[in-house]
Amino acid sequence: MKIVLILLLGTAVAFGFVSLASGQRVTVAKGIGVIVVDVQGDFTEWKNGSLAVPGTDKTYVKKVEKSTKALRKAGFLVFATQDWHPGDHISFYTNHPGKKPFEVIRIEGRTQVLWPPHCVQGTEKARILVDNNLFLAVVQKGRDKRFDSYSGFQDDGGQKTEMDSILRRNGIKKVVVYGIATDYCVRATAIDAAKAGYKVIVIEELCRGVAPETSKKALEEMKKAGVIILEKLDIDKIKKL
Ligand code: VGL
Ligand code: ZN
Repeated sequence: MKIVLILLLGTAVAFGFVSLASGQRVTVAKGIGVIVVDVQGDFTEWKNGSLAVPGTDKTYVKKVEKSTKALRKAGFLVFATQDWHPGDHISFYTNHPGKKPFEVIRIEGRTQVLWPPHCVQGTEKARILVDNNLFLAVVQKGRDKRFDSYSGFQDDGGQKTEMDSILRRNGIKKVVVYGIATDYCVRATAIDAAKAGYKVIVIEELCRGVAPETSKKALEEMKKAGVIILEKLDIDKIKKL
């Protein structure tokens, strides 16, 4: 009898719900991961970041943290990406004599936006501002000075990060993605996750973009790639998707 019960419960969990003694069904977050993208000092107004994205005051960061805690409490496995550049990184305008911040150049056939120096390895403003104890793993990107890396999965040179193998190792099939910036790292991470075969859900209210036009375009591109855009965080809805 005991074995039959365990088998039944196991089957129910695999299908995403458990039946309580009361007869209530509770969905569980099996195989669902969260990727909190680049919520770091240099991208925020809160910390006076060098590449501060509009709408990233302390209230925004605390909302991201609170939401991330709620997702973790619901049983989701939480991961983060961290932009982590050496001082001589190719994306810094300061490493291209005569160039100005936000100028766009071509490098070996690739388009490169020249950014103010940001998220330099080991600096205060490269720290992730969300409680680090929430993360099962932090995947760093942009460590190779030769290539930029908006995606948490791979850099512009095609070099893969550990993201895909870590998600697989943890049985993740569905990922919830949010953070900074909608039009760069959130966009690239969500699209690469979809390409890698994950079901991807982006939470719009927890994202902030560098510019309204490119952010709007990025949301459209994500949708086209099969990403589901949810305006607001709705944990029950995410479990059912
Ligand atoms: C990002 C610009 C440069 C981002 C990173 O996190 O979206 N944007 N590096
Ligand atoms: Zn960067």
